[in-house]
This record gives sequence, C-alpha cells and structure tokens, in this order.
Amino acid sequence: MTERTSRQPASKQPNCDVVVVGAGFAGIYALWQARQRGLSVRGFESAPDVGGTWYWNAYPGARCDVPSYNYAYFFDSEIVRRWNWSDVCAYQGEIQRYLRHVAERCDVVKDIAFDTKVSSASYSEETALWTISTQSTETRPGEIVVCRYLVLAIGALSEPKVPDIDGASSFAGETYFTSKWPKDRAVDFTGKRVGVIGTGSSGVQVVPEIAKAARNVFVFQRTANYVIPTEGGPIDGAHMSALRQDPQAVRQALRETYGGNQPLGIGQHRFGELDAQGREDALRKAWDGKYPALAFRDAHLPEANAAISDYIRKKMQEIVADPRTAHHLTPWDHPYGGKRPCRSDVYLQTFNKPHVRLIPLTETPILEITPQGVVTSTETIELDVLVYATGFDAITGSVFAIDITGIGGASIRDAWRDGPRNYLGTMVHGFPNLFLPSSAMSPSVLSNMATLAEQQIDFILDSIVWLEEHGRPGLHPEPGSQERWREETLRYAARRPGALTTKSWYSGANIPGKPRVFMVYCGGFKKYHDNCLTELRDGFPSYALERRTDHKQEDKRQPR
Ligand code: N01
Repeated sequence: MTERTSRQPASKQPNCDVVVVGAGFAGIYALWQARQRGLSVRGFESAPDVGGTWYWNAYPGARCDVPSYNYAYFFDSEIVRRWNWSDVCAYQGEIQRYLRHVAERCDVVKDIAFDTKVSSASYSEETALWTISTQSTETRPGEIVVCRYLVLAIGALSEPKVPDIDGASSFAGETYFTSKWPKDRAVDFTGKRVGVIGTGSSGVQVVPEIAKAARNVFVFQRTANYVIPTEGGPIDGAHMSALRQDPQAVRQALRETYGGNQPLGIGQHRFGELDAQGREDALRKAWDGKYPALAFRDAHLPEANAAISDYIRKKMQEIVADPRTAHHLTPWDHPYGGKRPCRSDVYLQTFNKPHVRLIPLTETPILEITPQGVVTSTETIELDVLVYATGFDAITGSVFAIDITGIGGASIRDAWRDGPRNYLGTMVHGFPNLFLPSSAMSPSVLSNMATLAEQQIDFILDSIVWLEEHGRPGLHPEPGSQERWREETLRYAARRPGALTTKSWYSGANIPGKPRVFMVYCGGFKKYHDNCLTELRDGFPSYALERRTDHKQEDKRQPR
C-alpha cells in the first residue's frame, strides 16, 4: 500500500455535511443520527465490514464483559424488542452480527466506504471545511472528500501496541495478535506448543480457549491482574421483558447512573456501617453475585477498596491449586481498579491443568525471541505459535494514526504532545467541528461504551444542529475550558484508588515514551452528561464560535 501524503488545495464546496470515520457502535449511530437531522453523510471504515473493535478482536473467547442487554443500543425500541441475545455476556461474533443488523436496519451500510483508511484530515479557516484524504491502495486510488463536520468514531482501543521485544520478527512459527485476529479461517492450536504474551482482558479470555486444544500453553505474564467472576448463560426472561416495556425510559435511566449500566443494588451498606462479620458477608455476597467491587455503597473509598482488593486476592488464590502459581497470578502491586480488571470463570482454573504454565516475567524476564521461541533469563521455551495479547496504544494512538491539522496548520500530535487536551472529551481547541467520541477525558472505558456512544453522538449532533440553526460555521472549546476539564478529570482520578499510582494504559504507561496523563473522566456518567446538557442549553459558553470569513452568512450573535 502506498500512502497519499500531499496536502490538497482547500475546496470551497463541501461534498457532504458530515464525514464519519469508523463503523463501530458510535460510527453507525452517528451516520443514522446525521441522516435523521437532514444532513448528508459519508462514512469510512478500514475493515471490510461494520463492527469496529468487534470486527478486529475476533480471537477465540472474545466476549463482552458487561451484560449485553446493557451493552446495546436503546435509541430504537424495536431493536431492543426484537434482538435476542443468546448469552448475558455475548461473544464477539454475535455482537458483530448485532451491529450489522443495526447498520442494515438504519440503512447506513450504503453510506460507508469499507476497506478504506483515512490518512489525513485538514481544516481550512478560509472555508471552515475539513478535507479528508483516504489512503490509496494497489487497486484503488485514494479519495479526497470535503465536509463541514468531521466525526472520528475511531475507538479508544483500536491502535494495537507493537511489542518491543528483541528478535520478535525472527520467530519462525505462526504469529497472531488478538487485536487483529484472522477472520478468514479458524486458527488450529491442536497439538501445538503455544505462547501467549499479555494477561489483560484479551489474554485472560484467549488463554482458556487455546488450552482446550494445545499441547502446551506458556503464559508470559508481566503484571498480574485482578480476575473476578463473570456472568454467562441465558438472560433472565423476566428481566428482559421488563426492559422491553419501555426502552426509552431505560435509555434515560442509564444516563442517570455512574457507569451507564443498570444498577444492580448489590452493596446496600457503607463500609463504615458494618462490623468485621458484616463486611465479610457483604464481600461474599458480592463475589457470589459476580460483582465483588460492588460489595459496599462506598466501594470507591480507599478503606473499602482495600478490603475488596484483599478479598479478591484471597479468592483468586483459592482457585489456583499450585501455591507458587497462585501467588504469581495475584496482583499484589496495585489496588482493585488501578488497572482494568478482567472477568472470567475459567482463566485461573486453566492453570490447574498440567499442560498450562505461567511464566512470571517479574522473576524471569524475556530476553529475546528467536526463530524457535522465547528466551527468558533462565530457559528457552520452544514454540509453534506465539500469540500477542499485548494491548493498544490506547485513546491517543488511533487519533495520531491520522495526520490531523487544524487552525493555522497546527497538528494534533503537537497540540497533544504533553498528553491529550480537550473539553468534555469530544472537542479540541484549534480544531473546529472535529468531534472525537470515546476519546480522552470522557467516561469512556470506565463506563458502558454503548451507552456512551449514544449519549456522545446525541450531544455531537445536537451541537451541529445548534450551529446550523444559529448560522455559525465553527465551534471549538476555549483553551481555558480545556484546562478546567483536564483539572477536573485529574481531580476525580486522584480520588480513585490506584488511578494515579498504577502503571496502566489508562494513563499511557504501557507505551514507552508516552506522556503519563490519566485519560479517563471518572466523575461518573451522569455528571458528564449534565455538563454536556448545560453547554447545549446555555449556547456553548465554554466554546469559541467561528465566524464565516466569506461573510456570505451574517452572524446573528457576537462571538464570545
Ligand atoms: O490489553 P492490556 P488487552 N512484554 O493492555 C502485556 C478492552 N477489552 O487487549 O500490564 C510482556 O490490558 C501487559 O503487561 P503490563 C478492555 O478495556 C475488553 O488485554 O503492561 N508483556 C498486559 O498484561 C481492556 O482493558 C474486553 O505489564 C507485555 C497485556 O500485555 C483493553 O481492551 C476484552 C508487553 C496487555 O493488556 C485492553 O485489553 C478485551 C511486553 N513487551 C479487551 N507489552 C472485554 O471483555 C504488553 N504486555 C469487554
């Protein structure tokens, strides 16, 4: 593939109103919402089908780890009423089929150019338009599209982390990445010696599946993570019927919660209200209910969090038979929630099988990868297959993968050199009419991403309609608003146990050289949503409003 890098002269006429990049939860809904508002749209997606993260992460065992009846669209009651999930936590294939179903029902598939990667996006102050270039391939020339509004629904976890291990490319066996799993064939592990590097959510889900067929599985773990029970099996019929009675009420209610999920009502008491026995009972009840982190109403406070962390550590060690393996699998170095916890009822149990071995890299680090396998400080482990579950250049990686320039030709890579800056997690100063759903400083991965996708796209399209109605060509936040939002994000992070002290992708710590900034807003979904509503209601007091430079349309309001 070759990449078109030359900047195109700014066109004065848009080809369409809105360009949406990405066809996952947010992108599909953005295309539909834009059409509903009478705007013309174009969509671009690098994959051959819709799905976004649920297209690419097709590794065995990939599934949602919040209930699918929550992790779904609610904007269309008929979708809620007609779609039947086969499992409380649906697997990847079913979620991708669901997204295809919604895209077809909304009739947006025709708007999307698949197999098309957007390589650059540049804003012209002269025209208040964005020019988007797509990468040319051997069979197809790149395309230039000019639009008024650009929605980058490119996901927070879509730019895979390239492992920085010496000799990685020399490995002679089969190599796979959980984040780009082959779609055209089933990978056969039967009788093979398989190494898996990485023990985050992807590693935890894929290891038990590989262990079903492989001769040997070697799990290379750098940092132990919390693994808590998950839900599974058919969805309770009564629960689903209640939810289907009034999906729009549920949609509204989800936005009033902390995390965008239906409240489970598990932790009834505050930590301080209970004696030692009461705490133990609450912890056991929450563990049995599959949500140990909800044992107490104030589970986020340090004392309660410490009790929850200890309890989960104890339960994890009870599951693993070999005490040394159990010790290494237990996360001693950070509190619960410092890293994103994993959910599985089979991962820890897999280490009780004789052909599965944990290699704790804290004791025996990887020195290099050779054609034969992985060399650690104490041994050479020969492998037929190597699976990388090494994660993503989260949140900013997908943004930097596109060459984005705003006012004065300023690059977003420069604007975010010291870490991302934006307002309400969606817009960046100096980049008018560029919208970034699921990006930095939004509730993103600490909330239900499907609830967030709908809420953010509603906010974005409401903002666009406001601009149209008020004859304003451009909107972007004031620098002061960004700073205020960044401070608020960091203030909430400081209250979250382990957020600022744990090495995690939440703060860019998994990528060497990446600025360490906590990138997730943890003030809660409701607070976030209320902030968005206030801006809309009050006419965007925290934003700069651009004027037309061609003076064709007279401004009715003074710019702030
Ligand atoms: O990635 P991760 P992921 N040598 O970054 C290790 C979502 N998700 O793909 O912790 C050795 O969590 C790294 O070690 P360390 C979810 O939000 C959801 O698993 O950096 N090891 C870590 O163990 C999740 O949080 C679901 O020390 C190396 C692992 O690789 C996010 O996606 C399912 C290494 C990476 O873990 C990312 O999850 C899957 C190296 N050089 C994903 N480099 C659901 O269930 C990295 N590691 C919904």
